Amino acid sequence: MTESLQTIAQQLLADHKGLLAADESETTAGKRLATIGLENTVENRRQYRNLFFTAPGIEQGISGIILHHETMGQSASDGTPFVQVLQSKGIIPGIKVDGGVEPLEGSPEEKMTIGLHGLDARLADYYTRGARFAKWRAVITIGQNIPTDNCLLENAKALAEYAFLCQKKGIVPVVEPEVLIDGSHDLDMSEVVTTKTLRVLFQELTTRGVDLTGVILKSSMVISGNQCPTQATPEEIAEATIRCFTNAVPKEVPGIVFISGGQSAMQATVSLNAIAKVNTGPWTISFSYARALQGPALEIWKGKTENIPAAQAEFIKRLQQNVAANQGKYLGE
Ligand code: 5MM
Repeated sequence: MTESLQTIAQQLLADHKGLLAADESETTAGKRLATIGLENTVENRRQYRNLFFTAPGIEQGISGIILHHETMGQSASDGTPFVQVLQSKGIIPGIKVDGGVEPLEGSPEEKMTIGLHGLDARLADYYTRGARFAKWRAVITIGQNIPTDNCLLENAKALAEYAFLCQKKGIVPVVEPEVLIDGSHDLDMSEVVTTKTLRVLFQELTTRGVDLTGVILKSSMVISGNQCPTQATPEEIAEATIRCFTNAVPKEVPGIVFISGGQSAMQATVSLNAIAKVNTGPWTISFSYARALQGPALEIWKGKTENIPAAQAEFIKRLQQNVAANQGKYLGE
């Protein structure tokens, strides 16, 4: 029987588990591998994915993994297709379907996410290959006179079209408008921009007829820019983030998952913990981290077989800390 969008979304949000964003583009994966001196080859990227997907106990903290197109066709080191590895652990395979960003027409310092061309057919193919949720990321930059209304609107329209097409195929759309941490803006500015971004997004999703009960929002936290001289405390981040959601996210949305967005692994856990403590909204809150879950393990792995057990143990530790933070029960390292 085909599962409903709502059932899939609930499975992704159940038991305080989170999503692993393992959908780095070839370019981004290459940057990660470069930090440990590895070449950006298809095989090294496969080994990088293998490290995390085969970590013993991953299913206790991860409900779904966002895959990259390349990874969906690859197999674990024992020859089992990655999709099968995940399904056998009860982890739902997801797929990144956006085509990356290009300069926004008329405002080239801003970004427009592309990838709608041929998306309908790609989604049908991904569904038959096991994907039950998808992800599309828009990038919003805060700076002098940006973001423009046009940037927010055009990206929201693309996200709405993507979400509409996903739902037609039985795939839960994860909608990710990332307000970047880069810049000298303060917490208030982050809140203003994130609130506006989300309002425009939900307006467009509604206009396009997207069923909000079958959508997951992947959001940045409301946070000070990384160049801002006054950095907000975790408690201030938490209050501003929940206030922003209360003002902009419809109550029908079942869940909101966070990006780590350039916070250190530990900061991302501390912030999540503070948010979980003050979350009074109707949404389930969780994490969908890439760097904050994978970074520390990557440093230990260094591409060496003998380091795999220690690297996997570090990954599982971070996972457990974030599952605890999801419940406001993180006690520190
Ligand atoms: C894994 O990175 C995702 C894809 O980014 P690129 O297409 O630029 O390679 C990215 O969308 C990711 O899902 C989110 O930014 C969350 O990652 P972080 O590292 O911020 O938790």
